[in-house]
Amino acid sequence: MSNYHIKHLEEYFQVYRKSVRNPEAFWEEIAEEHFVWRKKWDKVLEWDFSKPEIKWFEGAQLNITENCIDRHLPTRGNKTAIIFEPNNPKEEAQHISYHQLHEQVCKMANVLKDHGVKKGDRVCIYLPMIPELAFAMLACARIGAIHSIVFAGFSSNALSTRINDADCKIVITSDGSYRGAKSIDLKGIVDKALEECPNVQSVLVVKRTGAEIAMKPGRDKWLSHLLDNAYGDFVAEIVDAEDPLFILYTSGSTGRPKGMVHSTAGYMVYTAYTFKNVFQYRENDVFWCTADIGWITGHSYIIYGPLANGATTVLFEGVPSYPDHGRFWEVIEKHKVNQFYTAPTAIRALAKENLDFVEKHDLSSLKVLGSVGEPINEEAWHWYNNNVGKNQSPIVDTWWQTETGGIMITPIPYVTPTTPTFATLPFIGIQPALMDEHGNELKGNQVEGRLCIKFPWPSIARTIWGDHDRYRDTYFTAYKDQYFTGDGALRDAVGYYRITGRVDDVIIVSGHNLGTAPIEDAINEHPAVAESAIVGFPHDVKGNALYGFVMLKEIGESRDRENLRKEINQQITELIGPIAKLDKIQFVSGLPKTRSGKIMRRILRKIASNDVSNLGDTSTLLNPEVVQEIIDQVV
Ligand code: 7RM
Repeated sequence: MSNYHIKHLEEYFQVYRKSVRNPEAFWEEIAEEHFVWRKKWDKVLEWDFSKPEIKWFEGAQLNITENCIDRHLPTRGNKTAIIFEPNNPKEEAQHISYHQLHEQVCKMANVLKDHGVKKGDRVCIYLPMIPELAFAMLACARIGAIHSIVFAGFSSNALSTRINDADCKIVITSDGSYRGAKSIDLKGIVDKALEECPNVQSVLVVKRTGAEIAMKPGRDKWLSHLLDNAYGDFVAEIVDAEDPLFILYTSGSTGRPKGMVHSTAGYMVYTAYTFKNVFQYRENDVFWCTADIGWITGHSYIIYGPLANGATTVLFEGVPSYPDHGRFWEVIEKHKVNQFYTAPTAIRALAKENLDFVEKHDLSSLKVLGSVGEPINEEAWHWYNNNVGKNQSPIVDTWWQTETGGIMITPIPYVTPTTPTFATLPFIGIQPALMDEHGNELKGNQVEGRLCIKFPWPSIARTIWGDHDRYRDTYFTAYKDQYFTGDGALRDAVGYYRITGRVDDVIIVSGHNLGTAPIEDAINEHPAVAESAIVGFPHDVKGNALYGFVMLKEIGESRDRENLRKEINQQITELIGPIAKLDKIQFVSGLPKTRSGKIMRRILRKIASNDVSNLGDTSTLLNPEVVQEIIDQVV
């Protein structure tokens, strides 16, 4: 029996049990039946979380691009692999078939090879969301080189740190990028970064905006010219199962970014299998994940997961607000998108706008709605469900991390009954554990603790580039023999998981543990509130008290602030209890966010604690300007 596609709840439980009782047999069967290998493995799994060491499919040989491209050519050669939707809706969309993808990736691989890129070399890719980004990452994989994609919204400083950490000798970038009505001088950012990167020998530049840019002789070359003259076939380099596929940086709670290293075979198997089931992807569906490829969500669910299934995946260059707030819905209608995967921050932003933007578009193609990146609050969940899904499309609230490579806790749509704010059940093969503060596992239901995973899954990151000790210390020392996620979670009476937020966001008030997410949910329920963030600050009697930063909707702007403060606390009292009432409420015009949409609470904590002399690195913020504004208006 094939366990590749789960279609009903009984089957989920049955396959889950099998995957946990005998993980090796289970994953071996999936790997055997659904992928192409140059050589099969000698051993399915070898692991020791205390070292930590994790190896899946050791001894196997493959090339991931043969799985994502070549094997589809006989049956799906003319099928669209990638739909490119440009920033400007007046520019025509491109439909790139599997045949064309093969040719473009091979050309790019030949160009990279001509520039000295070999198996194991690191290649930095700093590109906007254009087809060349997909071609470049897959070309690296074809050569067996390790791609290190840096989100093209990061500053030159963040870029140079990452280039040097991985010792990349080559950078692929573009003249500029479009972001709504603006264009950004990407090449200028690269030039500045490279002042700090003496080892970079070549910069390959895609022409996108046509902006006038400086080209450094001997170092910089236009890619289009090289690609035009490159050969359209390239024999895939065979790599070992455990050879690194890519490095992707994720910010640590302090200090340098961590270069998470993902391996080839396990990552491929797990992203493909989760993609198929979590989105119930069927042949000829059109899948759209709105993340940037510069984040793990884009790596796993725009490129590798979909292409390994021979799917059609949308690559969107634009932003949700350009040319107006109906862009997402327009693109869904235009390309008849069947599965749509986005972040709660985007949903909340669009929910503030006139409903007309949604209602004027035909969204009847939609079958599954996804959410990722942070807890989705009830109000956003209902707005998404009612207005986008028309109560017809299940919402999959998918919990996972850069480190996990693929989706870990999630409903399976049309299989798992959903409950707002619950990521529901562990995916096949995932063994979560909730731990108390003494390091004991909390068994049974109706418990709350720190979320760990007690058994390896194929796509767990294998190390931090150049710093295995930090990898061990960050993830494997807090709880013996467990991978520690850094998140808190509860398991309810039926065994559903709800992620309560980063455990560093837990605030102890008068000895009570309070998670920030439920309080923020409660505040966000207020009709005048758009978004909010709660942090703790020192308090004489309570130990900590709560400080709320609240962003109002348009309709809230004219309201009396004191009355609003009372109503918000009333709302919290009603939904959670008086213990969670806020001592201070500051109305703000925006919240400091990372470029992936996460509220940077570290900064808000400092502001609330009146400790603003050293705010640390704010360069990775999307909106650094709000920080000073918030400081100036502290209550
Ligand atoms: C995929 C991604 C990871 C952190 C993670 C959580 C939070 C992500 C959810 C979520 C609640 C979710 N990778 N997170 N998804 N919290 N519900 N569905 O976002 O490395 O950038 O972030 O994001 O705190 O630990 S990430």
